[in-house]
Amino acid sequence: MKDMLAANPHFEAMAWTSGSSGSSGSSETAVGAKLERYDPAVRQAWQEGITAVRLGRGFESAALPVHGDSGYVLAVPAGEGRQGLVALIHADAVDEVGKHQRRNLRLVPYPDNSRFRTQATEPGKLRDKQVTSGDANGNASHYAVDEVVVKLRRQLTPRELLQLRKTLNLSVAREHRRQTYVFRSKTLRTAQMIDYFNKNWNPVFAEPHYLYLTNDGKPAGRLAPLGAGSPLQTDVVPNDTLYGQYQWNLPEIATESGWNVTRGKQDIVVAVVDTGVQLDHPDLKGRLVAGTNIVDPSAPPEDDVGHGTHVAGIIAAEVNNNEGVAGMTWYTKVMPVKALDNSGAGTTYSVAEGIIWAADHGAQVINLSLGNYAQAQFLHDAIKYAHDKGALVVAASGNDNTDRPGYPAAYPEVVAVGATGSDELRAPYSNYGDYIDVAAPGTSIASTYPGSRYAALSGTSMATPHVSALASLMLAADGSLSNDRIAELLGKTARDLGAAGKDTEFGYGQIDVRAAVEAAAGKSAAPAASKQAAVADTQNAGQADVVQQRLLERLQNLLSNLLGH
Ligand SMILES: [Ca+2]
Ligand SMILES: [Ca+2]
Repeated sequence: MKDMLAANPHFEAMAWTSGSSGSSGSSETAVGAKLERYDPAVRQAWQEGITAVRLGRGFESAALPVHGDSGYVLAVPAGEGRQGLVALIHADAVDEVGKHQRRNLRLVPYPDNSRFRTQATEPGKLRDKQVTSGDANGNASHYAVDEVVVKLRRQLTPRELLQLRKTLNLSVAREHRRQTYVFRSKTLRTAQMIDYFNKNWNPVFAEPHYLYLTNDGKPAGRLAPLGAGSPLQTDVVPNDTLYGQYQWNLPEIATESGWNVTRGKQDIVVAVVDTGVQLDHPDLKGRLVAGTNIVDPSAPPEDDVGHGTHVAGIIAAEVNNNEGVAGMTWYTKVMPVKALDNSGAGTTYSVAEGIIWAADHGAQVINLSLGNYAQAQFLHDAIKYAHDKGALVVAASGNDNTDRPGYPAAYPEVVAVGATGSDELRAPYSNYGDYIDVAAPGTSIASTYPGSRYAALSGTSMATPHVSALASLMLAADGSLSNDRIAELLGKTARDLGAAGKDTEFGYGQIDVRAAVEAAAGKSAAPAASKQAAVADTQNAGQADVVQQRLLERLQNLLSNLLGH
């Protein structure tokens, strides 16, 4: 519990509740802070959180007074055992960003998800173990309560699969390996589905969909019953603590799969012309090269806003270091160029100067998560200068849901980026128009934040560094690619969304890391994912399922951490 608090500095206090509702409630000891010192409203919300968990429900309080700022109590049930996590979260990050980026910050609650439960490790039986404490739960496995894994004696025909979907009211049906299926029902529980298959299909096996098989505090194993060779297992899944829970955006654009082609190179530099970067952030400090402060040349390019640190982390937060978030690249360096002042604003001149400085100091990619609606020749000249020097310039379209062209995004030398959400629709704030080149995830993107913290922000500002990071990976695959060629390949390998072909919402489509790095490496773009026989799910359902799985794994990690202390 203390480790979790240390890893989550915005948590004021946490408690694991595992008692029955018969106890007084005061037995739920908060770790990290003495609740008596807080406002009565905090203590009341804390109690409401504990009560909710005992009823198997999640809870999210209204804003509460915490040390002159605001905070929230969040509670997450851990399953059906009246256990769960209650936390008091200090929301100063929310307030700080709110001043600069209205409506862009989301405080991300733990997933309110009771789709899994614990089970004693007795294969083939669904007898629940009485769990009265975290320690007693030490040897239990976890499985999704509405899923079953079935190995049949032959493959299903499409007609049989369709019939199964109706009979079991399935929301998900996947064939993982030949004759082995994972089914999720909207109405039936695991035991009912196992019963159905045993009675009607004489399966090789029908068992719960285990999510976690060891409980030693290490990152959760992946769906062990499926064994090696399942498509998911070939992807690289990093161990960063917030990855599984929050970073939907990386699997969404096939980043993990792309890492099998390249994870980047140390000598490739992306300049982030922005509000600066927290230079000693633990998830960033090893990934920075010297930058500059245009606003105050006598000072280092420290971030006094938050925006630039967040953008930098999307590109280059340390991957697989058991800390915070994973950036899209493992080795790419970020050059912090502070051109926006402590209000998050900057002049055309300072931005142009920053672009020129970055181009002169070896940046191969220049990220501009900024813009407005005025054309400025000086800014355009600076972009042409950087472009002529070979740098790829990537810019955000803007967050005003307008087709009015934003600059610098709309300059022809610039890759213009719109934002998508996890629903694969244009984000409701994202600007659109003929000048949009590609789209990338922009809504609720988790990344680094000043104060050695992490935050989830939304905006085309967050979408843009995904494209810059991908460009750096493409350069790692082939350093001889020109900026224009990279821009072309970004569009050619993008996954078409919305209206068929290039359109005003997504440009050529949403970037696809795997396809883009393969094209950059000279391999022909991967053939369209072969349709797995007999699987009738839409691609959207499959994507959502992967995200869902990541959420569950993260919660497993959370639980195993709790149970170990
Ligand atoms: Ca990390
Ligand atoms: Ca399209």
